[in-house]
Amino acid sequence: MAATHEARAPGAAVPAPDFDAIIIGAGMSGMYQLHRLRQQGLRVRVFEAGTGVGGTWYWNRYPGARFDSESYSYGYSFSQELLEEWDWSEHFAGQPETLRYLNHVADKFDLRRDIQFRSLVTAAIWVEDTRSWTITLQDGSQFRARFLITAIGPLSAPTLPRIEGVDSFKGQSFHTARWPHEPVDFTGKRVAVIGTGATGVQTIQTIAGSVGHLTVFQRTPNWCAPLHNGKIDAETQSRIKAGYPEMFRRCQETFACFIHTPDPRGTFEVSDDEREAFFEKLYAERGFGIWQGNFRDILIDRKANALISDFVARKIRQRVKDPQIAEKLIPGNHGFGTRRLPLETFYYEVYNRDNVELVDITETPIERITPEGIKTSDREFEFDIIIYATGFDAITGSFDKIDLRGANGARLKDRWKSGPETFLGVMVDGFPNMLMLMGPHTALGNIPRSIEYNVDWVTGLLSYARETGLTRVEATPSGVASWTDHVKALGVGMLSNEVNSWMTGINSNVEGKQTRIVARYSGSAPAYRARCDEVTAQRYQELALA
Ligand code: NA7
Repeated sequence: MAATHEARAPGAAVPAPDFDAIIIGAGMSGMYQLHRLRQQGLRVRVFEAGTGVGGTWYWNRYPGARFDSESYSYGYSFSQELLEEWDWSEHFAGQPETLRYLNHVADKFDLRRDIQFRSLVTAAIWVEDTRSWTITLQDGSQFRARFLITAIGPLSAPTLPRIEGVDSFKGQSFHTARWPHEPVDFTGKRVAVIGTGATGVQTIQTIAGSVGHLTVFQRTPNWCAPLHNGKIDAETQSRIKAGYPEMFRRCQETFACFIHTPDPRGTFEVSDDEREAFFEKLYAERGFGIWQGNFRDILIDRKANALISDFVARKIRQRVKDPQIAEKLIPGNHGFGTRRLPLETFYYEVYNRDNVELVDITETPIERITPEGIKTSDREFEFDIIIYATGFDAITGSFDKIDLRGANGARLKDRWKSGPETFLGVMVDGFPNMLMLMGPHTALGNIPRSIEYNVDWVTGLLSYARETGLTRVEATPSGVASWTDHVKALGVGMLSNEVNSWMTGINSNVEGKQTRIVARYSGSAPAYRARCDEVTAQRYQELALA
């Protein structure tokens, strides 16, 4: 379908589209955005590819999928009633519980009546003369909306490895993010897992005890730290609920919205003994403390980073009995915390089991997937099940999958060929009336906290447009250029931006994604919000409004 480019005749009325807003995706951001816009009296439709709500928590049903952020800090904060009525059973809830929670939210706020499931959006085209977006679904049906809101998630386009023969395997095979809804029986099975990121780690530690034999194919080891999950008892539950206002306030103040705050001290400002004791304390604590609550300089100072890396390496050596396997599990090409930290529960001990084997595919590369299993440069393995924990075409991948065209038919994919360009991570010049939730260049961190802010900001803009009769809002080229430069400048000096990972836009399985880009906002969440608030306070004068 071609976009219409003629300008509207001056003074001509803009025809009303089918909806005020169309939201793509019914995950955490799409659900909350729907709720907020309906509160404003807008006509909204959500299109969702899956058969239910939940996004990430709908798709990622692999064994052991769970939060790495404390459950209570991860839920929605906008409804006091919801906070009071929902009891999280564990400090880090598993995927089934999280999905139940999101379904509860959908029921409570009667969201489903405006969500159309099994509806994959394949194209979104801006039509200038009607000032609206035409959205096309996979079945060919089309809908028009004044505003297009993408709620498609930074980690929602799974990628299979580009290895010859992937389709030839005769056993069962699954990508972790496309896990079947029915349970998979591992009893006595010969299972392979390819990939050792956060997902691979959770999968491996969960299935090792129930499979017949497990072979882990590792390309790059990741630094992992203990999750220390636990049940929440009644007393703790009451304490958590009473402490919600304080906890959410704290999340607003921290760098990345986690409940953990960096220690104000530098790594070298304490004695060796004090430092070691502090690392020990963090290693024994729940969650991301060792990553987000560590000395303030571990993610920017190479020498500081080397010390925490050395500490965790020693832990791995203590926990893994075979010294050669331990060495294979210790990352050599990046420092602790410079990739997203997988949290684990007896992950390293898995490699002490007789039924588990680690294959380092940097030494013996996978040559192909065969009908029977996997062939490496030195062996042929036979498997009943292959699990691909090979990650996502992150951040921009879910945009690339939609034929998304703005003014003059320009394609977003082409525009972002050398990396995303945005204003506040929410808008792009040339793509009027398109608002992105958790798009590139926004503060990710503890994502639901960022989602709530992002959604509220977008809601504010749409309310303003409605009140003032605006039918076209667009970022300016200079606004986009200066925000993009700002985001790039913020990334300088962050060790994580010098490492290949999904956070720097690298995916070996996707053509054209082998060069690092700055896709993430790496400043502080409070600074991000302050900048967005400034735009609001100036009544959006930094945008082109009409
Ligand atoms: P990640 O963190 O991107 O991990 C993917 C893993 O798969 C990683 O170990 C990759 O090795 C490995 N991989 C990818 N392609 C291949 C091929 N072709 N051959 C061998 N190994 C491969 O994805 P996750 O799903 O674990 O986590 C993503 C985020 O979701 C996570 O950070 C949380 O925020 C939630 P590599 O490191 O590229 O050498």
